[in-house]
Amino acid sequence: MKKTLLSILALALAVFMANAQMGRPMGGGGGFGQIAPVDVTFDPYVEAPAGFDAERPGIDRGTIETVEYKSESVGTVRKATVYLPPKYDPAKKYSVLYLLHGIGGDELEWLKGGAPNVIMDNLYADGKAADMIVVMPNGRAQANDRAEGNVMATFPAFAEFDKDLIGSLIPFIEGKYSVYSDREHRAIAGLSMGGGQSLNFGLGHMDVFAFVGGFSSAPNTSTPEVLIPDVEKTKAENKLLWMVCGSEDNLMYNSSRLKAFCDEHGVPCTLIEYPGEGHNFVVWKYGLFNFAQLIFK
Ligand code: FER
Repeated sequence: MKKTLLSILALALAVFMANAQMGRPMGGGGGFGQIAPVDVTFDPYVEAPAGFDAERPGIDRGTIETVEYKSESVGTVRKATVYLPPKYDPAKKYSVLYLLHGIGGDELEWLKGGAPNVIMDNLYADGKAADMIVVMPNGRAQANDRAEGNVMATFPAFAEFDKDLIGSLIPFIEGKYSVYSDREHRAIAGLSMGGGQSLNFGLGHMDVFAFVGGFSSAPNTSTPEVLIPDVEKTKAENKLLWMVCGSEDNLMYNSSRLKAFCDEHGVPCTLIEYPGEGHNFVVWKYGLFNFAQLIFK
Protein backbone atom coordinates (compact mmCIF):
# COMPACT_ATOMS: atom_id res chain seq x y z
CA MET A 1 0.00 0.00 0.00
CA LYS A 2 2.79 2.37 1.01
CA LYS A 3 4.72 1.32 -2.08
CA THR A 4 1.77 2.03 -4.38
CA LEU A 5 1.31 5.42 -2.81
CA LEU A 6 5.02 6.18 -3.25
CA SER A 7 5.01 5.16 -6.91
CA ILE A 8 1.92 7.29 -7.57
CA LEU A 9 3.70 10.21 -5.92
CA ALA A 10 6.85 9.53 -7.97
CA LEU A 11 4.81 9.39 -11.18
CA ALA A 12 3.04 12.63 -10.33
CA LEU A 13 6.40 14.28 -9.65
CA ALA A 14 7.81 12.98 -12.95
CA VAL A 15 4.84 14.36 -14.88
CA PHE A 16 5.16 17.68 -13.07
CA MET A 17 8.88 17.90 -13.84
CA ALA A 18 8.35 17.00 -17.49
CA ASN A 19 5.72 19.71 -17.79
CA ALA A 20 7.95 22.22 -16.09
CA GLN A 21 10.77 21.37 -18.51
CA MET A 22 8.58 21.50 -21.56
CA GLY A 23 7.08 24.69 -20.28
CA ARG A 24 3.43 25.16 -19.69
CA PRO A 25 1.05 25.97 -22.47
CA MET A 26 -0.02 29.55 -22.02
CA GLY A 27 -3.18 31.34 -22.99
CA GLY A 28 -3.60 34.51 -25.00
CA GLY A 29 -1.64 36.26 -27.73
CA GLY A 30 -0.07 34.08 -30.36
CA GLY A 31 -2.66 31.35 -30.35
CA PHE A 32 0.06 28.71 -30.32
CA GLY A 33 0.47 26.55 -27.20
CA GLN A 34 4.04 27.35 -26.34
CA ILE A 35 6.80 27.26 -23.79
CA ALA A 36 7.03 29.84 -21.00
CA PRO A 37 9.62 32.57 -21.66
CA VAL A 38 13.03 32.63 -20.03
CA ASP A 39 13.32 35.41 -17.45
CA VAL A 40 15.43 38.17 -19.03
CA THR A 41 15.88 41.90 -18.76
CA PHE A 42 14.36 43.42 -21.86
CA ASP A 43 15.82 46.40 -23.65
CA PRO A 44 13.78 49.59 -23.35
CA TYR A 45 10.70 49.86 -25.51
CA VAL A 46 10.55 53.23 -27.21
CA GLU A 47 7.27 53.95 -28.96
CA ALA A 48 7.48 54.53 -32.72
CA PRO A 49 6.36 58.02 -33.73
CA ALA A 50 2.72 58.36 -34.79
CA GLY A 51 2.32 57.89 -38.53
CA PHE A 52 5.57 55.96 -39.05
CA ASP A 53 3.58 53.41 -41.06
CA ALA A 54 1.12 55.81 -42.72
CA GLU A 55 1.50 57.21 -46.22
CA ARG A 56 2.79 60.74 -45.95
CA PRO A 57 1.77 63.14 -48.70
CA GLY A 58 4.38 65.03 -50.66
CA ILE A 59 7.40 62.79 -50.02
CA ASP A 60 9.44 60.83 -52.54
CA ARG A 61 8.34 57.22 -52.87
CA GLY A 62 10.22 54.06 -53.62
CA THR A 63 8.99 51.43 -56.03
CA ILE A 64 7.94 47.81 -55.67
CA GLU A 65 8.64 45.17 -58.26
CA THR A 66 8.38 41.41 -58.54
CA VAL A 67 11.39 39.48 -59.77
CA GLU A 68 11.69 35.86 -60.85
CA TYR A 69 14.84 33.82 -60.53
CA LYS A 70 15.91 30.26 -61.17
CA SER A 71 16.40 28.40 -57.93
CA GLU A 72 19.10 25.73 -58.15
CA SER A 73 18.15 24.07 -54.86
CA VAL A 74 14.38 24.02 -55.39
CA GLY A 75 14.56 23.43 -59.12
CA THR A 76 11.87 25.95 -60.02
CA VAL A 77 11.53 29.58 -61.00
CA ARG A 78 10.69 31.50 -57.84
CA LYS A 79 9.34 34.96 -57.07
CA ALA A 80 10.57 37.69 -54.76
CA THR A 81 9.25 41.17 -54.07
CA VAL A 82 11.78 44.01 -54.20
CA TYR A 83 11.50 47.51 -52.76
CA LEU A 84 13.75 50.09 -54.41
CA PRO A 85 14.18 53.29 -52.40
CA PRO A 86 13.12 56.73 -53.67
CA LYS A 87 15.30 57.86 -56.58
CA TYR A 88 17.03 54.48 -56.87
CA ASP A 89 20.07 55.24 -58.97
CA PRO A 90 22.05 52.43 -60.64
CA ALA A 91 25.07 54.72 -60.64
CA LYS A 92 25.12 54.39 -56.85
CA LYS A 93 25.61 51.23 -54.77
CA TYR A 94 23.10 49.96 -52.24
CA SER A 95 23.07 47.57 -49.32
CA VAL A 96 20.47 44.80 -49.21
CA LEU A 97 18.01 43.83 -46.50
CA TYR A 98 16.47 40.38 -46.95
CA LEU A 99 13.10 40.52 -45.19
CA LEU A 100 11.34 37.22 -44.54
CA HIS A 101 7.71 36.23 -43.97
CA GLY A 102 5.87 33.83 -41.64
CA ILE A 103 4.37 30.34 -41.90
CA GLY A 104 1.15 31.57 -43.52
CA GLY A 105 2.82 34.00 -45.89
CA ASP A 106 4.79 34.27 -49.08
CA GLU A 107 6.75 36.92 -50.98
CA LEU A 108 3.75 39.28 -50.67
CA GLU A 109 3.01 38.95 -46.95
CA TRP A 110 5.02 41.97 -45.86
CA LEU A 111 3.52 44.09 -48.59
CA LYS A 112 -0.03 43.04 -47.76
CA GLY A 113 0.23 43.49 -44.01
CA GLY A 114 3.32 45.46 -43.10
CA ALA A 115 3.51 48.51 -45.37
CA PRO A 116 7.29 48.06 -45.71
CA ASN A 117 7.41 50.53 -48.61
CA VAL A 118 5.58 53.17 -46.56
CA ILE A 119 7.80 52.62 -43.52
CA MET A 120 10.94 52.85 -45.65
CA ASP A 121 9.70 55.88 -47.63
CA ASN A 122 9.05 57.71 -44.34
CA LEU A 123 12.47 56.78 -42.98
CA TYR A 124 14.12 58.12 -46.14
CA ALA A 125 12.06 61.31 -46.00
CA ASP A 126 13.45 61.83 -42.48
CA GLY A 127 16.99 60.83 -43.44
CA LYS A 128 16.94 57.93 -40.99
CA ALA A 129 17.93 54.92 -43.10
CA ALA A 130 21.07 54.07 -45.06
CA ASP A 131 20.75 53.43 -48.79
CA MET A 132 19.36 49.96 -49.23
CA ILE A 133 17.01 47.87 -51.26
CA VAL A 134 14.67 45.47 -49.48
CA VAL A 135 14.20 41.99 -50.90
CA MET A 136 11.19 40.02 -49.71
CA PRO A 137 11.65 36.43 -50.85
CA ASN A 138 9.48 33.37 -50.56
CA GLY A 139 11.05 31.43 -47.70
CA ARG A 140 9.04 28.26 -48.28
CA ALA A 141 11.70 26.48 -50.33
CA GLN A 142 9.68 23.81 -52.08
CA ALA A 143 8.24 23.36 -55.56
CA ASN A 144 4.75 24.43 -54.49
CA ASP A 145 5.64 27.46 -52.43
CA ARG A 146 2.11 28.88 -52.13
CA ALA A 147 0.72 29.33 -48.64
CA GLU A 148 -2.16 26.93 -49.09
CA GLY A 149 -3.59 23.87 -47.35
CA ASN A 150 -2.01 22.98 -44.02
CA VAL A 151 0.75 25.59 -43.94
CA MET A 152 2.18 24.12 -40.72
CA ALA A 153 3.14 21.07 -42.77
CA THR A 154 5.45 23.26 -44.87
CA PHE A 155 7.66 23.85 -41.79
CA PRO A 156 10.57 21.72 -43.17
CA ALA A 157 10.71 23.78 -46.39
CA PHE A 158 11.57 26.87 -44.34
CA ALA A 159 14.71 25.11 -43.09
CA GLU A 160 15.82 24.50 -46.69
CA PHE A 161 15.64 28.11 -47.74
CA ASP A 162 19.25 29.03 -46.93
CA LYS A 163 20.42 26.98 -49.92
CA ASP A 164 18.12 28.88 -52.27
CA LEU A 165 18.82 32.24 -50.64
CA ILE A 166 22.59 31.99 -50.61
CA GLY A 167 22.98 29.79 -53.69
CA SER A 168 20.53 31.45 -56.06
CA LEU A 169 18.63 34.51 -54.83
CA ILE A 170 21.54 36.57 -53.51
CA PRO A 171 23.61 36.06 -56.69
CA PHE A 172 20.53 36.95 -58.76
CA ILE A 173 19.90 40.16 -56.80
CA GLU A 174 23.56 41.12 -57.00
CA GLY A 175 23.50 40.56 -60.77
CA LYS A 176 20.34 42.57 -61.34
CA TYR A 177 20.71 45.56 -59.01
CA SER A 178 23.48 47.95 -58.18
CA VAL A 179 24.26 46.53 -54.76
CA TYR A 180 27.29 45.68 -52.67
CA SER A 181 28.11 42.01 -52.33
CA ASP A 182 29.87 41.72 -49.01
CA ARG A 183 28.58 40.75 -45.56
CA GLU A 184 28.77 44.27 -44.18
CA HIS A 185 26.19 45.35 -46.75
CA ARG A 186 23.77 42.46 -46.19
CA ALA A 187 21.17 42.18 -43.47
CA ILE A 188 18.55 39.53 -42.80
CA ALA A 189 15.41 39.91 -40.71
CA GLY A 190 11.99 38.39 -40.61
CA LEU A 191 8.76 37.77 -38.77
CA SER A 192 7.91 34.55 -36.95
CA MET A 193 9.15 31.63 -39.11
CA GLY A 194 11.11 34.27 -40.99
CA GLY A 195 12.53 35.48 -37.68
CA GLY A 196 13.70 31.97 -36.89
CA GLN A 197 15.18 31.70 -40.39
CA SER A 198 16.95 35.04 -39.97
CA LEU A 199 18.52 34.01 -36.67
CA ASN A 200 19.46 30.56 -38.00
CA PHE A 201 20.80 31.70 -41.36
CA GLY A 202 22.15 35.06 -40.25
CA LEU A 203 24.11 33.77 -37.27
CA GLY A 204 24.90 30.53 -39.12
CA HIS A 205 26.38 32.40 -42.09
CA MET A 206 28.16 35.39 -40.63
CA ASP A 207 30.35 35.41 -43.74
CA VAL A 208 27.17 36.35 -45.66
CA PHE A 209 25.20 38.56 -43.22
CA ALA A 210 26.54 41.02 -40.66
CA PHE A 211 23.15 42.30 -39.41
CA VAL A 212 20.45 39.98 -38.05
CA GLY A 213 16.91 40.65 -36.85
CA GLY A 214 14.24 38.35 -35.44
CA PHE A 215 10.68 39.60 -34.94
CA SER A 216 8.47 37.24 -32.87
CA SER A 217 10.71 34.38 -33.89
CA ALA A 218 9.04 30.97 -34.16
CA PRO A 219 10.00 27.52 -32.79
CA ASN A 220 12.17 26.94 -35.87
CA THR A 221 14.74 29.12 -34.07
CA SER A 222 17.76 26.95 -33.27
CA THR A 223 19.03 26.70 -29.70
CA PRO A 224 21.53 29.39 -28.63
CA GLU A 225 24.33 26.81 -28.51
CA VAL A 226 23.71 26.06 -32.19
CA LEU A 227 23.26 29.71 -33.17
CA ILE A 228 26.36 30.85 -31.29
CA PRO A 229 28.79 27.92 -31.09
CA ASP A 230 31.76 30.27 -30.84
CA VAL A 231 31.03 33.30 -28.67
CA GLU A 232 34.21 35.17 -29.58
CA LYS A 233 33.63 34.70 -33.31
CA THR A 234 30.06 36.00 -33.06
CA LYS A 235 31.22 38.96 -30.99
CA ALA A 236 33.84 39.76 -33.60
CA GLU A 237 31.75 39.26 -36.73
CA ASN A 238 28.09 39.98 -36.04
CA LYS A 239 27.37 43.70 -36.21
CA LEU A 240 23.78 43.62 -34.95
CA LEU A 241 21.59 41.03 -33.28
CA TRP A 242 18.22 42.67 -32.73
CA MET A 243 14.91 41.12 -31.64
CA VAL A 244 11.41 42.16 -30.70
CA CYS A 245 8.42 40.13 -29.53
CA GLY A 246 4.98 41.03 -28.19
CA SER A 247 4.39 40.71 -24.44
CA GLU A 248 1.26 38.68 -25.22
CA ASP A 249 2.92 36.47 -27.86
CA ASN A 250 3.20 32.80 -26.89
CA LEU A 251 6.40 32.56 -28.90
CA MET A 252 8.51 34.77 -26.58
CA TYR A 253 10.41 31.70 -25.40
CA ASN A 254 12.44 31.54 -28.63
CA SER A 255 13.68 35.12 -28.37
CA SER A 256 14.16 35.15 -24.59
CA ARG A 257 16.20 31.94 -24.65
CA LEU A 258 18.66 33.54 -27.07
CA LYS A 259 18.69 36.83 -25.17
CA ALA A 260 19.50 35.00 -21.90
CA PHE A 261 22.38 33.16 -23.56
CA CYS A 262 23.75 36.38 -25.07
CA ASP A 263 23.57 38.21 -21.74
CA GLU A 264 25.28 35.33 -19.97
CA HIS A 265 28.11 35.22 -22.52
CA GLY A 266 28.53 38.92 -23.19
CA VAL A 267 27.26 38.86 -26.78
CA PRO A 268 25.66 42.20 -27.67
CA CYS A 269 21.99 41.52 -28.32
CA THR A 270 18.77 43.50 -28.12
CA LEU A 271 15.37 42.08 -27.19
CA ILE A 272 12.47 44.47 -26.86
CA GLU A 273 9.16 43.33 -25.41
CA TYR A 274 6.41 45.13 -27.29
CA PRO A 275 3.84 45.94 -24.60
CA GLY A 276 0.34 44.57 -24.90
CA GLU A 277 0.73 43.01 -28.33
CA GLY A 278 0.56 39.42 -29.54
CA HIS A 279 1.72 37.78 -32.73
CA ASN A 280 0.90 40.46 -35.26
CA PHE A 281 1.99 43.20 -37.66
CA VAL A 282 1.93 45.92 -35.01
CA VAL A 283 5.07 44.28 -33.63
CA TRP A 284 6.57 43.41 -37.02
CA LYS A 285 6.16 46.93 -38.43
CA TYR A 286 7.81 48.26 -35.28
CA GLY A 287 10.57 45.72 -35.90
CA LEU A 288 11.20 46.88 -39.44
CA PHE A 289 11.00 50.56 -38.46
CA ASN A 290 13.71 50.11 -35.83
CA PHE A 291 15.89 47.50 -37.49
CA ALA A 292 16.07 49.46 -40.75
CA GLN A 293 17.49 52.47 -38.89
CA LEU A 294 20.24 50.44 -37.24
CA ILE A 295 21.72 48.58 -40.20
CA PHE A 296 24.53 49.56 -42.59
CA LYS A 297 25.72 52.33 -40.31
C1 FER B 1 4.62 26.83 -34.06
C2 FER B 1 4.13 28.06 -33.76
C3 FER B 1 4.23 29.10 -34.67
C4 FER B 1 5.24 26.64 -35.29
C5 FER B 1 5.33 27.68 -36.20
C6 FER B 1 4.82 28.90 -35.89
C7 FER B 1 5.78 25.00 -36.83
C8 FER B 1 4.93 29.97 -36.88
C9 FER B 1 4.17 31.06 -36.90
C10 FER B 1 4.31 32.09 -37.95
O1 FER B 1 5.20 32.02 -38.81
O2 FER B 1 3.53 33.05 -37.90
O3 FER B 1 4.58 25.81 -33.18
O4 FER B 1 5.74 25.40 -35.52
